[in-house]
Amino acid sequence: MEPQSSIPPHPYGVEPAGSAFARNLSIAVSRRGLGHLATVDDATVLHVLGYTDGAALCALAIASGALRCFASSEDLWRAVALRRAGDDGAITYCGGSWKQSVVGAPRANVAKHLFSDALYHSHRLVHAAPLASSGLGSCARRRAADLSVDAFVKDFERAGVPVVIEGGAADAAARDVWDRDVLQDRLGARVFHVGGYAFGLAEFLKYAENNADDTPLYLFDKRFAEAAPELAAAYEPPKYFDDDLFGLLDGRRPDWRWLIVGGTRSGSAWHKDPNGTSAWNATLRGRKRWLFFPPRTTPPGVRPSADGLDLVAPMSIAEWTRAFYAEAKAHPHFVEAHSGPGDVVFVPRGWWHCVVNQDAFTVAVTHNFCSPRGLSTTLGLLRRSPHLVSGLVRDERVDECDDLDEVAKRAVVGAALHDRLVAALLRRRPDALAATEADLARPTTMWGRLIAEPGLVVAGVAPKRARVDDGGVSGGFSFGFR
Ligand SMILES: O=C(O)CCC(=O)C(=O)O
Repeated sequence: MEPQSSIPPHPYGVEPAGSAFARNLSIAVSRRGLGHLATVDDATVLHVLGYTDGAALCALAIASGALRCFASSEDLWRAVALRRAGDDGAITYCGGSWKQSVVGAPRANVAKHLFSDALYHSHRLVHAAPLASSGLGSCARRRAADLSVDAFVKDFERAGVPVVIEGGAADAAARDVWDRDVLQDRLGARVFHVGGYAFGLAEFLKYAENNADDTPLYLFDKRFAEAAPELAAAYEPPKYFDDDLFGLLDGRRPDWRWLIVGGTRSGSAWHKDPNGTSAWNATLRGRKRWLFFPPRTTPPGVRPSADGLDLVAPMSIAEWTRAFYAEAKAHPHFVEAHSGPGDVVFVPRGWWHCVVNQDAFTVAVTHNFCSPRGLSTTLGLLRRSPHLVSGLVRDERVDECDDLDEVAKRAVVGAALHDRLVAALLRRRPDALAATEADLARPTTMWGRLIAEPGLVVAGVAPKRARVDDGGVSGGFSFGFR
């Protein structure tokens, strides 16, 4: 746990419950100003206030010191601001606070002391010491100048091992188009997708570098090339990743590229990438911290659903870090990395990963891809579990079909993707398809291989795994903020 002294005082004078015990003060007395709400616990008070609007919160905030602390919670005001914005309304953010952004006035002075873990928790997470950004050695690192495509394929892609390719996106990172001020000047008025909301870029940059959210909003936009074609034109996929078979689908492919912009503490919670794809992620500005677990090792504190449809990450990245980072670090399969401007991180299919941005201005682009090495995983997934496909726009005829439940609708979409992919491969890459079909036809268990190839035993040759690169992908996950 971080030392208490590293955390600045809470802006409304809230203290953790433990301080009341240490100073022999009464939590109940500090809550008297809640009136009848004092009869329920703090989490319930916050839950109830979540049903109110901005006007009600303002009225409560002047009723008593204790109510002021609750009614000033940034989480409540963030919800008010986002509700107001609606689907396409512009979001404005100022003063480093959602409350100030809505109410328009700077924060009034401290109320009186209130002892509340529920309110102090988020403050503690915002000010917790960030994970250290250097001295991490467990992920492979290679300089792009020293790593040939063949060596990458052999040592990392086929082996299913993450790697940081230093300078793999040096050309793209050298362009000034990614600079904060250039983005603000040239694209500040353009609108991007941020956690399901439309955000003007200038406003978002202001928010990203100065907010008090424990889970900051993250610009994660798959349609950025429409909003800013100049950004899509400002980079090329690094040479290691230019054979992407989903590219044969001529635009009707699952979601595949994203612009990612965020401030300190923002990031991507634990997940696996969808559709059996691998990914590359080029950091262009700022630094990122990467945490990985291999496909068959579920990170501590994460509970995927048995059907593979949902990933249950019940806590924010900051909470996970606080509760589980030490446990993860002690695990022999845990891999850590950091990336800076110009570095490219390769995320092999099926690997769990979690990413935390370390600077107030962090920019990256990422692509998910299916190379010939990953084709058997993706085709196998589409055949075995077509309902796990994600990131495709659904035909409205499927959507409107009342006879199909959600899983069946997803399966229809997955099966159609399979058929389109196979048809495209037959036309344009029959070599890749034939190799993959042969691979998929091979037995995957040692027993199966012994039956199929009895000569292995006679010759005294130890059977190898039939497919070294299946990445253990038992399912794809989709996640809501894209
Ligand atoms: O936040 C990031 O940069 C990581 C993105 C990521 O993990 C993904 O796109 O799968």
